Amino acid sequence: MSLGIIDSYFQKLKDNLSVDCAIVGGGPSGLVAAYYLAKAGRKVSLFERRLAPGGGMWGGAMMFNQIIVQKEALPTLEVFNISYVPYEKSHYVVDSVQATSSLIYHATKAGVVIFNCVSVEDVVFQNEKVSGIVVNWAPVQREHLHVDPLIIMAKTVLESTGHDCEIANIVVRKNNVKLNTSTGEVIGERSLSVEEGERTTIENTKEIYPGLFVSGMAANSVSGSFRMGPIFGGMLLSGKKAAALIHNSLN
Ligand code: 48F
Repeated sequence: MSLGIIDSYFQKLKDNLSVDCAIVGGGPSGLVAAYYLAKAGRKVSLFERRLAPGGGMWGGAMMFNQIIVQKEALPTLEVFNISYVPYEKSHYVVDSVQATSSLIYHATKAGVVIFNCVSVEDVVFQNEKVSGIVVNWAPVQREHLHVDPLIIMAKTVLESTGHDCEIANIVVRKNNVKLNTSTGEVIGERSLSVEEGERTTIENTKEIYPGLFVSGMAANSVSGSFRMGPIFGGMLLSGKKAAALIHNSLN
């Protein structure tokens, strides 16, 4: 039994030491991006610090496990076989547990390899380009153990880490570079504005530095836009857009 687990895990790790896209964070935008990239034939692995991928989608709003999705994102819900019920004009309610588990299920079935309990603590920075990620066990990071990390080489990296946009912050702080934002810096998240936040999540999904793309709430945090609360259409569409941008850049 142990040999089966160890051999197959190490095989999976070895197979993913070099990938087309390394996705940092398994929230909704990262999972959707991963799914579409894998469907397009790209080699994608996703690194999630927590035990369960899914990010902020499981908990609905204040742990009432329902979320809102707008009409524009219904085709994406259908791709993932997620049920929805009309709520008010152009808005639908969705069971957040079904939504989150469906994203994870379909992503892995499409060929995405998920490494959970793994934190991304830095990037590989070569020739003025983000060329990979630096990973360690999440408990090692949490306990501040002095243990060196491992490296995953990636043609592209997608930051989908949510509100804190950790990777963009690290890239700027450590390398003294300018990002593709209005100030060249990580501007930081603004307070809540639902419609504006949703719209700009998609707008701000882009390549922010050669080799480094950003999606979901991290996209708004990097570019200085609004949070939006428990409405998820923008996250799904941001993931889809990120996949298309990355797929094109890999061509
Ligand atoms: O925050 P999160 O759910 O990402 P998202 O796709 O979605 C945002 C919404 O959930 C919500 C919202 C909706 O209106 O505003 O907040 O932008 O998930 C981010 C995931 O990234 C993981 C983190 O544990 C979470 O599951 N994560 C963050 N930093 C790292 C990381 C890291 N350095 N390494 C690995 N995982």
